[in-house]
Amino acid sequence: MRRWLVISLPALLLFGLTTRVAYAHGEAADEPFLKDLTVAFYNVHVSPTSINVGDPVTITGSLKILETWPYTLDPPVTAYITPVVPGPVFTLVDRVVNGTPDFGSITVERGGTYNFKMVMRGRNPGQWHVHPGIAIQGTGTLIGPGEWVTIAPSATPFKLNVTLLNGRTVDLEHFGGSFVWWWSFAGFIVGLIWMIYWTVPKRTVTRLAVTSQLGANDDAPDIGLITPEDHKWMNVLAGVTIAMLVVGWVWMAAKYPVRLPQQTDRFSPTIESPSYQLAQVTPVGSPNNATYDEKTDTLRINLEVKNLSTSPITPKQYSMAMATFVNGTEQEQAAAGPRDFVGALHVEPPGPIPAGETRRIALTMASPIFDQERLIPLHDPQQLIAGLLAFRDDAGREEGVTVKSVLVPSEFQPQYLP
Ligand SMILES: [Cu+2]
Repeated sequence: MRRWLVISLPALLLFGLTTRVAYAHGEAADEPFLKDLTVAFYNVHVSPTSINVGDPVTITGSLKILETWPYTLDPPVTAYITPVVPGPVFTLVDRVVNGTPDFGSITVERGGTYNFKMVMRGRNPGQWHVHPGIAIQGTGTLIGPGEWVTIAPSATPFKLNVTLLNGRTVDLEHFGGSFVWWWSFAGFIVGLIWMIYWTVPKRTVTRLAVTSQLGANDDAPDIGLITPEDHKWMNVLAGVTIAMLVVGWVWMAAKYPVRLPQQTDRFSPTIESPSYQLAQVTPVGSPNNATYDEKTDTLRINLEVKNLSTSPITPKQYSMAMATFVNGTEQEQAAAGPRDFVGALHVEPPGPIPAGETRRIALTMASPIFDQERLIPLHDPQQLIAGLLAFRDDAGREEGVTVKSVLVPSEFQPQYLP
């Protein structure tokens, strides 16, 4: 006991001290390839970041399902764009994808860009980390950058009123709540009686040494294992269960004569792709065109860029998974998304690339986010990363080009595997 205390007290203390840091909801848990090669989130905004219970918060942004989607995953077909928050602390009230109201899942395609807007209302007071995410069937939920939102308590309790087809208004927050609770509880009681019947007075389960000696279909009434009396009471419990189901069906049909089957409206959002092309990007350097220095958290990517437009273009932004790096001022970085997920992008040589020119450039990004969010594959069978490099021309037109890079971390050591 004492030894346990000696071990556990420092552990508890450490846990108490570190919970402030370990705030998030496992956003770093996914493998780097699962984040980098699948979807890039950019221009994400969550506002306002401080509300009262019942007030709206809007998440806007864009995501691209990258052409580099790994062949080891199911192809992206059915998806659901969603806010990712710790539990039902918000309620989603509106969602628009590529200009169309989106009530549920959508069908998506590799290479498609999806601009989303989601409006949620605050339910529970607290400080919550809010991300956009996309749940893709067969793969899981891939999440974008997060922003802290504080919900302050409100004098009026949270209500979610909806008007039914018959004109009646119900509050979804409480509608049918007590019935659902008590009806489920009644079913739970039947199960509980069954469980206690067989375990407390009869000890059928706890005396396995005896019961395991008997044949599979032997009731063994002679030693009191399962008696005709037991059969009678179990029939009573089964009868009660069936009666509950029948009563439930009849009651539902009588009380709610007008019902609709559950419906869904699944569609493929129209993908808007630009009618112009600004840049062609080719990775350079052999065998790898990207390096990562673990000591300084610095990512460097070498590329050859051909300007296909008629005016100079500038590499403005590199977005990888939930992180964005901006070639611009502090204000431009702050405007690019949730601040914790935005860093600076240095382009070498700096300055615009003249029309028609092909230039070798190096992108350099240094940020603790690579490590914190586990964005860089360090010991994977395939050392690949991918992101969206956005170019802008003089007319303000933008184009995002998917860039796939083979990466070698500086600490990479060949290992002897016996
Ligand atoms: Cu988070």
